[in-house]
Amino acid sequence: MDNQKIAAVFQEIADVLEIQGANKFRVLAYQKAARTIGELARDLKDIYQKDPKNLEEIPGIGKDLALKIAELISTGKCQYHIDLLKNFPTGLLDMLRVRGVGPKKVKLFYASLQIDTIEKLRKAAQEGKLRDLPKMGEKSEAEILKSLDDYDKHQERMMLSEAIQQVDLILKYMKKCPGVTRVEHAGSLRRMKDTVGDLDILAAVKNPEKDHKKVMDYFIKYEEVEKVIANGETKTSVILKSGVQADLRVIDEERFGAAMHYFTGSKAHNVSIRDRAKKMGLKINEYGVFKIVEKKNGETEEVFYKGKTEEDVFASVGLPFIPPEMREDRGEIELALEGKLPKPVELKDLRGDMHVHSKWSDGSQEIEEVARAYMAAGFEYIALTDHSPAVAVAHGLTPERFEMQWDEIDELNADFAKEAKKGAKPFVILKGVECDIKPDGSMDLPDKVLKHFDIVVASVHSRFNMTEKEQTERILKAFQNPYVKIWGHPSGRLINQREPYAIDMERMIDAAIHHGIALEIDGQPDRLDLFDYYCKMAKDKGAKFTVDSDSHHINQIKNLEFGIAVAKRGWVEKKDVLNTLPLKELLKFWEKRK
Ligand code: DGT
Ligand code: CA
Ligand code: CA
Ligand code: ZN
Repeated sequence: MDNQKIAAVFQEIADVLEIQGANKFRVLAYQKAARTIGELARDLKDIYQKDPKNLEEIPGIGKDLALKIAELISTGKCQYHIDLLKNFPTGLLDMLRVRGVGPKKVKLFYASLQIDTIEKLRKAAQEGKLRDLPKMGEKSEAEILKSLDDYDKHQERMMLSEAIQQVDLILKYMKKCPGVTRVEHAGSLRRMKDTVGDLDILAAVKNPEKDHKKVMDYFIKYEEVEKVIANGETKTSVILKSGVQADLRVIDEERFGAAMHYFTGSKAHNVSIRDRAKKMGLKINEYGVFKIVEKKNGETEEVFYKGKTEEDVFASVGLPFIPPEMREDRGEIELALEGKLPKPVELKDLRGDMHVHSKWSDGSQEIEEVARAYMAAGFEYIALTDHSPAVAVAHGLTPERFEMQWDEIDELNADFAKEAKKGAKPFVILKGVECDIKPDGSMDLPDKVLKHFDIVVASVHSRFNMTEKEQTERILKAFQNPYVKIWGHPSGRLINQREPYAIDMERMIDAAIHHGIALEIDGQPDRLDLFDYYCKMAKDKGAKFTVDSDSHHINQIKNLEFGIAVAKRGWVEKKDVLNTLPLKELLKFWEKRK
């Protein structure tokens, strides 16, 4: 039982209670506990093992919740949770996964129309039965239908962050398997695609004939395995308790590179490499690179040539190593042949983060704690960008509150300067705002306020359903504002929940370049926005980017890794990313704006 699982149990309890119409403070207590635990930096198990009493010292965890945590850690389940679910239709919980359907609506649909599955919800919406319910209407009904479509489309693919979390645990487990000399993940996850279909894992052994069965048997004993769907000589496929499929392949050590290349894909990239090999009299597959040799009798024979490392595979067709993120057959092979493959930006190139929230709006910590976490992680600056007033759900700040925040930032910067004099690494907090772009394209704060910020990230948080023309004009208008410096999460998508809004993205990219506005690559796992396809288009046109975490908690500084993955997939280089620059040079970029 790790923190995430315990948080999920509490969240489920909160959801059930809320649907049942329980006391709202009880619901809140579980919701709060779920959030606190989900964001906790320490392992509950460690706290518990030291002294179960210490659980009660976690903010928001009282005696009762501490007992439930202890029960979950020691027995793997919580009786209260089990009892709650006993007579509860679990389809109601699935319905919560449809965007725009919260506990209140679930309760309403269930009470009035006995809807207790996603399928029944869809049928009712299609038959126009939802519109007449209290607080509904034709528009809300249509929105639910649209959400259901999006839900279907994304059902089977997991977010990159979930895939990494799960694969790390599998790799850790498989590394302990006797006889295995190396384990790696391949597939779309190694290419760091924004969503991942299934997990592909490769294990190297000295002697596959002898060892493969042992390794497969070990794999299916992994505690997260729910069901084995194929158990063969070279490949075993399982479904994990999370519903995710994982494929394990056992590979001869001497051919591991060939297998890594093959199973990393993409398929399109592999096909191009294979075609090139063919023209050179070679054959490439998951077992290696082979020379096609003509025998005296006219027949041909395949002779193993190379395959221990991926470099061997690339070198056999005259190519340098191509980073996995770039293997999509988007021209990488041709450029690599000419020696012109761009060198994508790396995490270590980043000096700052231009999109960071604190407790002042919807973040979890005080500014100082946030800043010190970035400092400890080796960064030189951040832009603190709490929300503007329109985003009420995120506790957007009024101009008066921003002024108070600036005082606090000034004081902290003065402290940091003093510490720097004593030898600490310099660190600066920039005064920023994530300013909402209103439906009419105006900014949520007046110019006389905006002009005081070092950084204005402009982003859309409402009216996603405009026509392409309206949305394009709305944001073009925002670009006219002289204080806007970064376009935040430009496509507006939420992975598995909301499609990008309709917009003429090519025109927007041109406009951003024209106005000297940077495009954000937002690394929040459910955003990854701007995404790879448009990053590459924008990069080719000469746009500038910022790679940001959009962090709401210091645990989310790691979102920058995901942002960097997207940048790599868009072939974005260090020179294209503004927050790889020292602070002074960074701010120069926008001096050209008014
Ligand atoms: P996913 O799982 O849908 O997110 O995407 P991938 O890319 O991980 O695809 P998957 O799991 O079906 O296969 C893993 C890799 O194996 C894939 O990227 C390329 C390679 N592969 C699979 N099938 C073929 C094939 O028929 N031909 C070639 N050349 N490669 C293949
Ligand atoms: Ca895969
Ligand atoms: Ca697979
Ligand atoms: Zn935002």
